[in-house]
Formats: sequence, structure tokens, C-alpha cells
Amino acid sequence: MPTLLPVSSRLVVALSVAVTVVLLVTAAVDIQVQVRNAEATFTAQLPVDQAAARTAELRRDLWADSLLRMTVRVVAIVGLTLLILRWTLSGSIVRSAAWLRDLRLGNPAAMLPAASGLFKPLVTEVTQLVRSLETARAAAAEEAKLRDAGESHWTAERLRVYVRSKLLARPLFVVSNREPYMHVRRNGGVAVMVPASGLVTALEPVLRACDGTWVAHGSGNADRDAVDDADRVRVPPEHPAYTLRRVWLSREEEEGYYYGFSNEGLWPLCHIAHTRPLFRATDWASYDKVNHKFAAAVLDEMRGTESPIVLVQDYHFALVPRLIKTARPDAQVAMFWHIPWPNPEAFGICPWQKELLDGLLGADLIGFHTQAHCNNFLDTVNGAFESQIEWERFTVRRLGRLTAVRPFPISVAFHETRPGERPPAPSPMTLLKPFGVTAYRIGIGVDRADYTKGLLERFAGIERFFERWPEFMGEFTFIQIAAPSRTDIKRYQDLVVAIETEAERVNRRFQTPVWKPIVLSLRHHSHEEIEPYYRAASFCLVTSLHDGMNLVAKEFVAARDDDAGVLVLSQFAGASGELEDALIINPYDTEQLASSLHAALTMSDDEARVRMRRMREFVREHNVYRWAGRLIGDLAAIRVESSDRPAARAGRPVEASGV
Ligand code: ADQ
Repeated sequence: MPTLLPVSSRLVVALSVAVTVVLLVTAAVDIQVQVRNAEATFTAQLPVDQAAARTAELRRDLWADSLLRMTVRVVAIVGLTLLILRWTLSGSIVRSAAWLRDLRLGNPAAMLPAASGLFKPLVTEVTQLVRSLETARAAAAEEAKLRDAGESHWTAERLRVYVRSKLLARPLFVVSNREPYMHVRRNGGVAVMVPASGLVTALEPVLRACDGTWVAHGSGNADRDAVDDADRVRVPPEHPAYTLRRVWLSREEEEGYYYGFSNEGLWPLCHIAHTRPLFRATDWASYDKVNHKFAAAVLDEMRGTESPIVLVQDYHFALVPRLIKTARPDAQVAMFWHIPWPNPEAFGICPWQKELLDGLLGADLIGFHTQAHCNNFLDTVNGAFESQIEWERFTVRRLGRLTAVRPFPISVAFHETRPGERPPAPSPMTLLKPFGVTAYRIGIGVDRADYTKGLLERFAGIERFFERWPEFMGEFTFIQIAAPSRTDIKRYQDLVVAIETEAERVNRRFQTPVWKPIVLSLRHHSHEEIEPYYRAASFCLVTSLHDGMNLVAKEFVAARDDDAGVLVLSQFAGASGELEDALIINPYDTEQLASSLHAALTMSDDEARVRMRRMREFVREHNVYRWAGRLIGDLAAIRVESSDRPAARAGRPVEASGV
């Protein structure tokens, strides 16, 4: 805004000068023609000296006349231009000033001026500014609310401050398979998508706090168009605060590394869910190659930095910690393993067990969701290598290096809401209407369509429930939201067919023209779409056969600001160790599952409220910002040791902070 008026004044001056020059040139040409014609006539009629005098006199008169007319025209044009500018600009400026004042005063009804023409870029920029202001205001309000309540819960803002104080100026790098922002072609343009993932919620505040770099697979079909020559793009698009470095994979690399070794090998290997892992040498070769590719990208980004901090995410990158640490012993590397770690016998069937363990032990810190997974990992290392395990401190010393192994149970963001702040949840009847079903109560399940989530076992439990308590027919319906996942793998394609067939079979047994026991919605839903189901359900059902943590259980609890609803949770999900007020079930025990559904639907409001309040207090306290804070705090507190450094030879212990 401040530069707009000087720009317009300069425009007027330039316009006036241009008009004057044009008028001058036209007048000069015109005068020249008139003088030449008159000169010819004078020369024919008068002696030479008189003709010359008359010509000179005529030229003088013509110039004087022209200059007078020109001055009048220029004054008129400049005046008119100034008047038009004043009318148009001053109106817009007054309106914009009023709009900005409303926003500054926090008036929610402040109307955005229409963004068009000259003002469009300005309005776009101010709109971004306003969004940042609103976000900062919301964060400050939330902080204030917590301060008022005398609480010290973790928030995105607190995490930002904490990370800055821990890392000081050290650069931060995150490595994950999935990227936080994806550019995709849509309706002839390019749209930016944020994949629904707890990881982005947790790590984005950290990256924003220190302007870090996130290295991930560029998987959007317009991703290449958005990056610069070094494959980087600044994100978030509307308010760039950190760098996303995209790594490109060929179709074969993606098949071997992602679908093959990661998801047909390691995923079933680590989950005890009775799906046999497939180990192909070609997949392993791809996994090894892609891990090298990602490590090279991280090292490239790290060039010129000192003592960088690296957070490697998940089972796709077991080899990356060692590769980074070998090239950059000054780096501090943490690996967070989001899935379970099985017992040594189960893990030992992997033909590349030693290579995987060696890669992981390159990290200074390895995190799992639960202590049991840490113990399994240490047992596996113990059996596979000559190494020294310190069980009291949960560390491994191998080849002169020390790796700490700790539990960091992941969680969700917990949004504080005041009573009445949000509109009431829609009724079960409203949510069921699009499916052509009428019932008064609903249960909800939200999962990726994955065999570890126990969806078939869940349907068996629901079938048994209606067999034992038929009075709930027509009264209660279970809604299963399932996002198809890893659909390039046959096991997953078969699973989707099995889920549909089983739901259909159970429905055929009990359904009436207006009611059915199971509504199946097989598609990806946004978090905003899922939330009303969480809020309206009498219970949420999680039947994982094995699960690192399970965020759905915590999302359900966080959504229930009415303190109602019951969580029915598998004992094989990491979350069951934390959410003790859930009804804990063994999903293989169909009778117990059916009884728990009955218990959830008949539980007194008072008991449900007491249980839900306790679970909500736990999730509020142990939210995803605390998870990220603890992980980074513990990593930053570890003294870097390597076989190249005297500290390693002196055998100094790893130190960790308690957050
Ligand atoms: P997942 O196996 O994917 O995660 P989970 O923890 O439940 O399992 O997280 C799933 C996420 O996807 C949730 O945020 C959920 O809302 C969302 N989601 C599920 N179904 C969806 C649908 N139909 N549409 C849209 N979104 C859907 C892995 C491990 C877990 C661990 C997490 C985090 O397997 O054990 O908890 O990582 O570490």
C-alpha cells in the first residue's frame, strides 16, 4: 500500500511528459509542412529577402499559437488523469483501510474486498498476512486459556519455542517416504494436497520453527513442475516457512522399495497378523538403492552446515541412519519406527536382518511407540550381533558407537474447545440418510483397508452381537469408513474384495428394507468429514490384530468434547497401554467382542463420562506436540559420539533429557 501513491504520481508525470512530447512532435511536423507550403508561395510572389522575412514571421506565429494550445491540452489531460486516479484510488484505499482496521480489531465480519485488477496481488498478500495473524491469535488464545487454567500442556507454539531453545541454530532435516505437500493436476490447473497424516501435524511446527528441510518422495503428478533446479520447493505454499526437497523414484524403484520390500516384506514381518512376508532379492536391491538415494539427497542438503539434526521416519529407511552417520559423524540422527518391532524369532526370518539392524544402529536414538517394542528390538540386536546392551539405560554399544532406544508414544493434536464453541454433532439419523438407512444409534470404525486392522474379525463380532441381542436390529448400525491403501499389492486388492463380501453377507442375514447392520464407505475421507462420525457415535471400534499405536483411538477421544462415547480397543494396539478406560478386547475372541459392543451400547451415561474424561485428560496431556518435543529434546541432549571421535573411545554414556 505505501508504494501505491508514489507509483501513481510517477505514472501521471510520465504520462504527461509522454503526451507533451507527442504533441510537440506532431506540432513540429505540422508547422514544418505549413511553413514549407507558405515559403513556396512567398518565394513565387515576393522578392527573396521579403519572402524570407514573411516565412520567419509565419513560423514564429505558428509556434506561439501551437504552444498555447498544447499547454491547455496538457493541463487538461493531467488534471483529468489526476481526478480519475483520485476517484478510483481514494475510494479503494478508504475501503481497504476500513477492512484492515476491522481485521486489526478482530471483527469476524470483516468483509474481504473483491480481488481484481490493480488490487489483486495486494489483496492476495494482505489475505495471507491476515491468515497468519488469525493463526497467531488463535495460538495465543489457546496458550492464554491454558495459562489461565494453570496448565502447561504442549501446543504447536510451545513446541516451536522449545525446539528453538534446544536446537539453537542447528539445522534440522526430516526424512520420510510421504511428502507433506503434494502438487496434483486438477481441473486443468495444479492443486496442492496435504495427505491426511499425523506426521505432518507433529513435524510441521518443528520444521517451521527452525526453517528446516523435509526430504521426501515426490509422488504428486505435478510435483516436478513446482520445484526449482535443485528439486526444492518452499512450503506451506501460502506461507513458506521451510523447504521440501523432493526425491524422484522410477516406477521400478517404487515397486521394489515401497510396494515390495517395505510393504510386502517389512510390514507383515513386523506385524504379527498371519500374513506371510515376501522377501525377494530384487526388492531388497531396490530398497538398498532407494535408501542410498535418500541418504545422498539429505547429505546434499546438509552441505555447508554444522552439527545437523536428522529425524528419519519409519521402516522405509532402515539403512539411512548408518549412511548419513558414516558420511557425517557430526550429525545427530534419530530414527522413529512407527510400526511394532516383533520378537527376535519373528524378525530373524528376514534374510537381511543384519543389514537392517546395522543400518538402524547408525542412529544415535531409535524410537518406538512402546517399551515392549524397544525390548524386542534390543533382544533382536542381542541375538544378531556381538554388542553390549545396557538394559538399565536401554542403550546398545557396537563398533565403538552408542545408540539409545526409547519409547515415544505418538499422539494427536488436542484442540481445546469451550462449551458451545462448536455446533452440535449431527444426529446418527442425519449421517445415515445418504446411505438409505434408518437407525437411532451408530458405532464407528475408521481405518486404512489393511489386514492388520482386523476388519473381518470386526464384522464377525458385529454379526455375533446381532445374533445374541436381536433387539438392536433397526436401532443400531455400524459405520465402517475404510480408505483403500497400497492397492498395487494383490494382498490388499483381495482384502478390499473380502471386506465388501463379508459386510454384504452379514447385511443379507439381518437387513430390512430401511435398515442394515453395517454401512461400508470404502474411500478416503478428510479429517473434517470423519469428525462428525466420531462425535455422533455411541462407540468407536478398533480391532487391530497388531498396531504400533493406532491414532484413530486417540482421534475419537480428542473429538469427544461432550465427554460421551465409549472406546472399544484391541489389546494388540499400542494405544491400549495408555487408554486404560477403553473397553479392551481381543479381536480374535468373537464372543468377547460381541459382549463389549453390548456393554458399550448399554453403559450408563455416568460411567461413560467418567471413562471418557480420564482418557481425554490423558490425550490432552500426551498430545502430538509433546511427542515431537520429547523426541527432539532427547536427541539434542545426546552427545555425538563416533568411532572417529575421542569421546567414543572414552566410552562416554548417552545422556537424555526428561521433557
Ligand atoms: P496407520 O497404520 O496408518 O499408521 P493409524 O495410527 O490408525 O494407522 O493412523 C491412520 C490415520 O489415517 C488416522 O489419522 C486416520 O484418521 C486416517 N484414516 C484412516 N482411515 C481413513 C479414511 N478412510 N480416510 C481418511 N483418513 C483415514 C501407522 C502405524 C500406527 C501408528 C501410526 C503413527 O501403523 O500404529 O499409530 O503410523 O505412528
